[in-house]
Amino acid sequence: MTTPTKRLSLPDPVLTDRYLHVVGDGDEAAAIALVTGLLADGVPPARVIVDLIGAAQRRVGELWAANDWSIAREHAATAVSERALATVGALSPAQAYRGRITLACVDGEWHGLPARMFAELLRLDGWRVDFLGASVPGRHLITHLHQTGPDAVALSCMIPTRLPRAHTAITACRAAGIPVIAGGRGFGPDGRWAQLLGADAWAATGEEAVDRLVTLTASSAADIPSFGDLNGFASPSDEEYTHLVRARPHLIATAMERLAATYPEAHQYTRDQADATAEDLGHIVDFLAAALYIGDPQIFTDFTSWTAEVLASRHVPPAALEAGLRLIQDQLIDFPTATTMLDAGLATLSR
Ligand code: B12
Repeated sequence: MTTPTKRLSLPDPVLTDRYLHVVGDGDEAAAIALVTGLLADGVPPARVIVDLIGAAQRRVGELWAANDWSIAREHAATAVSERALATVGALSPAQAYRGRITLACVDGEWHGLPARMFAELLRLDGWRVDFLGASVPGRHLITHLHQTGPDAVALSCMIPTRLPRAHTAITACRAAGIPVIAGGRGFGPDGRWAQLLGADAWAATGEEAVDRLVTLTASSAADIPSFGDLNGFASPSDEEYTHLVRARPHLIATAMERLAATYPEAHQYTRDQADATAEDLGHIVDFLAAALYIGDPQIFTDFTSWTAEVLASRHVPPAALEAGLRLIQDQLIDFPTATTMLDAGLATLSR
């Protein structure tokens, strides 16, 4: 009599930890062996994608934010995960019988891996997927749609700063008569900003989207009620948004010039610290611009709370972020909505 061996299944925190360990080591061979073993043991490929690779990538994000992992280690781990995902794809053939989806990351969105994970989930569910990868400029997306005639477009956005570009893409796709499903954390809690920008559908996870796409592609863009409000959305602070985008380089340069006067520690900054500060000021302006475009201060207050945590784990006190916010605010006295949003951001720091 043989002893039954325990079959592997996912989610399993022990397996995720093991996978995280090997990707953290940059050990491509071990990661590939792990996913190959799981598939051989009958674990469904979608589970390997979502519960192993996806779960580990979320942990990678937390470890990077907490300053436990360097950017280089995150990059190496992500590169290994890309190879592991490719292995899952290569070992899991699927028939394309449903229809054709174009999947693209919004212009300026460099998180290609979550979209690639979603592409594999769609392929496993029987769709033919044209995966266009990271940062696809709107006009090139539309040209591709005219050349290939997909049943739907899937747009991926992980960072809210890309929402104005997402809006352009959604509007253009719908004008071309092709329905749009939006996804990725950049579209906000419950996909509320996808709805505002006129997407036909939104899904929290790749798996949820797989179900939603069947309904979406059963009707044409013209006759499905839009999940959002394509014609109704007008950026509530259009003038302030436009000013902020145009003045971005000047706002950052002026804030850098004035920094040491309001935050004396900056006198001692190394070149790297000064570069990182200029980059952080750029993020302040970009998140503020997105909040103005959408008309939702939460985009900005989420950003300030998150940045304060990231900086704290790098031993940068909240006073540094406060100085940055005030240096931008001082240059925007004629812009009431931006000023109010900056005040809301400053208030998150005192909490
Ligand atoms: C790897 C990584 C990067 C890599 C990306 C490389 C690559 N090839 O993808 C690089 C280095 C480029 C990067 C850059 C940045 N990143 Co980054 N990154 C990550 C990290 C660690 C993993 C991303 C990943 O692989 N996720 C995979 C899984 C976990 O994602 P998932 O959401 O579950 O995926 C599913 C859904 O999203 C869905 N889905 C995806 N697309 C679509 C589309 C549709 C239509 C649908 C329906 C569903 C759907 O399907 C997926 C599969 O189920 C995340 C952490 C995280 N939690 O995701 C941070 C993270 C997203 N990054 C973050 C940040 C801040 C940045 C930077 C701004 C950093 C900086 N200072 O420059 C830049 C921004 C670059 C840009 N403009 O795009 C933050 C965002 C925080 C915020 N405020 O929103 C995160 C959350 C890290 C953190 N913990 O703080 N990053």
